[in-house]
Amino acid sequence: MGKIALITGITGQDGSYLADLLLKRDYQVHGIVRRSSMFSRSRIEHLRSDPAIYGHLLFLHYADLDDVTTLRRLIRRVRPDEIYHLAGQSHVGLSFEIPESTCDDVARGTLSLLEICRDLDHPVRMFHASSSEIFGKPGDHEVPQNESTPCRPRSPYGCAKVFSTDLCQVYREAYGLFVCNGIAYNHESPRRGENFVTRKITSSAARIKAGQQDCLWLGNLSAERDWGFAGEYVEAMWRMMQQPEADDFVLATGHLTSVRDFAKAAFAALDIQLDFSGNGESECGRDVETGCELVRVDPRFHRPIDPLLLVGDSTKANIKLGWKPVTNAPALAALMAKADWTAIAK
Ligand code: G4F
Repeated sequence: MGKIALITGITGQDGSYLADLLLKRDYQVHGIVRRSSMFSRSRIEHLRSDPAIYGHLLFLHYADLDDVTTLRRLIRRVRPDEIYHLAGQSHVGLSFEIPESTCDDVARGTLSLLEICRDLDHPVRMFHASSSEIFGKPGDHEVPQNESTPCRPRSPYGCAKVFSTDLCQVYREAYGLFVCNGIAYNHESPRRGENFVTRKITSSAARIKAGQQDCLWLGNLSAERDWGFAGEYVEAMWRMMQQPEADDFVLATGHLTSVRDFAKAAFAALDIQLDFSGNGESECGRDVETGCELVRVDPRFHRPIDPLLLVGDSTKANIKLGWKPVTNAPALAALMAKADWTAIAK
């Protein structure tokens, strides 16, 4: 039999791509689901509805990250070779509104898993989904960021990720646990939730083209991110776990794209050319052909503070893991917009 993997957050974007990948590589996959996520399993529905997979190679278990007894019991019973810890409140903007539960989830949840792994009587490898949000406000000489860049988070979520990332390093050094941090920059796909800006843009572009929506309201159009394709990032997560030694790796494309340019590329993929004019809150994106304002700014989507110049240097992942992302932001925007359009046009 192949290896056994346990995924926290299997119903999320990364969890679903990772489950696809592991099943193709002959793993038995166990996923942890929250009771409240009962109705949000669409991303793994293709696996759940396959009788050859569900109940044979893929198993789902109820547990919450704050229910340590259940987690411990489950991990002891499943005896995973590899644990991929992807779960937790991951919306940066929301973390300003619900900082305490974000920190409970992200920081405390990781600590609980590490404590469980530390006590296991069989060897286990753990992957922790860290984030570029740990860098937040890099200094002048820290662009792009790599594994040695100091942490300066700019959100409650970023602070919680610094805690959990550091803790993984501490457990690696103090107890010899095989635990890797994947310091991932923004990674997106058609499976991304609509509360993240890329999918909000591509799903709205498709609805606007179909005449189901008039306008897309966004926050900071000048915000820039290093956007890659999530399907490629889970490959790097797996490769980390196959290394002889545990380590930390930045996963990034190395290129910055603004929200404005991502929107242009997404609409262009659906044959709508946008022209942006105006400044700040009065900026808007017009359809070049009709003159209609299709993108406008709503200050409600602005964040109290937003990270700057978050762009990653994944040379180490390239050299040690042989990993290099291939999908750039314009290609990603087109891929996502077309997937949203196909779903509507069906
Ligand atoms: O899509 P976002 O919400 O992603 P963000 O905040 O960068 O966080 C994502 O990536 C991180 C790094 O991998 C992860 F740690 C994190 O868990 C999550 O996956 O926002 C991207 C940018 C921000 O600057 C935001 O201010 O887009 C800007 N933005 C502009 N208008 C908007 C909007 N963001 C959202 N969500 N909605 C808007 O209307």
